[in-house]
Amino acid sequence: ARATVYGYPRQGPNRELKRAVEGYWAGRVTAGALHRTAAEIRRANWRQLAEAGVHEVPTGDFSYYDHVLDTTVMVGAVPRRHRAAVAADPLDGYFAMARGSQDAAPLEMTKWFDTNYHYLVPELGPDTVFTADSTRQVAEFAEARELGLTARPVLVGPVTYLLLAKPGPDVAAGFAPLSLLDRLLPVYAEVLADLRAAGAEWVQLDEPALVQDRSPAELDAAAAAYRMLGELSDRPKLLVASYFDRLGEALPVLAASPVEGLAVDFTGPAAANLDGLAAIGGLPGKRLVAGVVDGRNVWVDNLEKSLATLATLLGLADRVDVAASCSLLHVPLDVSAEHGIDPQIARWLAFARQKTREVVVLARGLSHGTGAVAGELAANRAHLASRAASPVTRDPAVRARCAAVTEATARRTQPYPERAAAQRDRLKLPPLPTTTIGSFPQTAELRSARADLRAGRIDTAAYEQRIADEIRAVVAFQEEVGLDVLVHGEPERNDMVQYFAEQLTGYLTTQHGWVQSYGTRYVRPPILVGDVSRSAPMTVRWTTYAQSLTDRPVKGMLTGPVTMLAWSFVRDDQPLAETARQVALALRDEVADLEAAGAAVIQVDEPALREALPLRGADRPAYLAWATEAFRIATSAVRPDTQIHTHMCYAEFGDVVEAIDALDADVISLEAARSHMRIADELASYGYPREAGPGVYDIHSPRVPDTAEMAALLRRGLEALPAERLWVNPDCGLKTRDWPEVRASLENLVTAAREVRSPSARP
Ligand code: THG
Ligand code: ZN
Repeated sequence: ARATVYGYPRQGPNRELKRAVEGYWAGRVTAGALHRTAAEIRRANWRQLAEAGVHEVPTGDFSYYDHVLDTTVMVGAVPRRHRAAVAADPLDGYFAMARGSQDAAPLEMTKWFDTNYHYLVPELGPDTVFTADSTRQVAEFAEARELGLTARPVLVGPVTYLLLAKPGPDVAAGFAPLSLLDRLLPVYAEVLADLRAAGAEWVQLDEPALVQDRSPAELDAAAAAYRMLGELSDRPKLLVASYFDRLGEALPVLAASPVEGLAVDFTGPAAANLDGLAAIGGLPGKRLVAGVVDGRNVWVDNLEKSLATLATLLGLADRVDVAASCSLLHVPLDVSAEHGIDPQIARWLAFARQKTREVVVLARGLSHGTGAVAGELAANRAHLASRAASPVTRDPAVRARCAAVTEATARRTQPYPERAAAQRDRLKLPPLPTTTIGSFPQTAELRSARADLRAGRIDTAAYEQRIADEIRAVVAFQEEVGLDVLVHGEPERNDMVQYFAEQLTGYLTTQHGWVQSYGTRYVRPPILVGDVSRSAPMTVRWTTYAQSLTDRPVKGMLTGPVTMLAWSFVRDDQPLAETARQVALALRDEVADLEAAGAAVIQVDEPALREALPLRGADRPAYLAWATEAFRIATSAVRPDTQIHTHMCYAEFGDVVEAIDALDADVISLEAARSHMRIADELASYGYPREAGPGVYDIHSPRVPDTAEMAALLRRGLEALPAERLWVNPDCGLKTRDWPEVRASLENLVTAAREVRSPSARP
């Protein structure tokens, strides 16, 4: 058995790639210097893999921005509006597709399955003409070969590429990109031939879209695709990879196809692939790459358990190799870079570098027997035992409190109509009340104040003075603009999940644990390591300070339990539902403290509720049940006249509108400006009974919407929801925007609300 991985973090040990790419955009770094930095990172990654004992290193998984965008370039599917720029300068054209330019909007960005990574959505139509460009794949393969390594190019597979695509801007909505398969396959055939000519023995085609529920027609398309590619004469051996969940009905389809190998995930819900393989009689004559080490979480593997799985698999395929379950892109690079983590806890953790070693040990153990890796297994057993026995992971008080949760813990004392009446009496808001989502611009001065504090250039008192000044200015600004429900602006928070994780017991934060979120943007997901509790109030001080500056209501602002899980590395030693309940109870205490301190409006954001939805429909009801319960645990301890708000980003709510209802929040704000208020219609046709603020201002663009445009959106909203239940707000937080555009946009927003409020102006 041999060890391999499907992909490695691209940023470099100190995010050298981010600096080089952003430097190139700013004109500080030449294209040549950017290419050299990238090549050095690739070489260092390959060397690290090879030195750890990985036999076959991946190539082509690297990217300057996004590997799906790279695939778009490889198949020549550049949208018309970007073609001139790409022709003039391929690198600048590439970044223009990613980020937009003066002349052309960027490609849409969306979540890569249920991870926190975002890809750029291919735009296709009936007129799309594909042309093969294997330059990058061939060049990176050659680079690895020059180092004397065995390399396996990794490509996004043709079926997944089409299933991730959307109809382009001028294309009829009914167009199905998958209908282009016959046109796309010859392009893949050409790339495969080029890679074979370059010396590739194997090529990996990633088909994670096949772990989602797929229609018979889609499964037929996958079967046809791999029949066609399998029957090519001039090609390398093909390894079709799937990950993030079980293959289900796609497994027999791939097993029957004339490809030489399958890479299959055996972690989490994908463990069902083991029974699936046994049920179809295994993969006789094929290579099986077994993803037994969790590639998207940070815990050391249970090596003996994985070896047992691998031993079972030996009987089910011609040859079994060992891998992480998915690309290591989704975990940080190296635990040993963390100096702030207690060594007694660090030994429980495995980032990309450590996972690579685990995969190698497993391959050795599978080939030569457990005796050959006895030392590693003993150390692994000790790490696991230390975690299982550690008091850090278990807090009896938290467990007792969780066990005592009843249906009543997760229910408001009054139904919505009675709460709404009490809230109207207390808040005395006009119809179409105006508010914002919570954050205001995070200026360079704020960021440098935080950096100064970290570096010890200013003390805590000076930093807090700076935050207080900012809150004072933000409150004055909102009064001046004329908003009805104010916020403190969150100047004290960088990343909200990081901010709360730093204050909650049970969470671990990292210094260097960067994971790519999109392009050059990274997050440091905190690690849920033990039972969660709150040792002291987290937000009360700044919220009450803001409230002391104004007579208008100031919203308390919290991040909800589902998002606190979705944007963290979660425990693998207890059900997610249990962890969510613990976080929910900690937030419940914060909500209670905010209320006691006088907050009449408290917002608990759940931007990740939709994205954390399991990939398989069968798993969704259970998820939605614990997710909505956790939100209600966090928010239901308040009085009827305290108004609970929530907020969600992303436009596709169709599949979660029932769950939104089940949150029982008094008010929800949603992204809607780009979809022209379609969400308001969706809420109305569902019969959504409470208050909603479909955003009238798209904050993802620097454009300032004018009053007439926002008033028109509000009038559309009024066709779906009555004025008593319609709020007026932007789509999302304003932290990434500049002050001048925020001022202009919010002035227009308030004017639009006033105009539509006046009875004569209503339809
Ligand atoms: N927080 C976390 N996860 C997220 C988001 C978040 N996932 C989804 C979405 N929001 C991702 N969006 C972003 C937006 C900006 C940045 C990262 C993810 C960003 N990062 C800084 C960078 O790379 O320079 C670093 C920020 C920091 O210092 O922590 O700008 O909001 N958890
Ligand atoms: Zn948002």
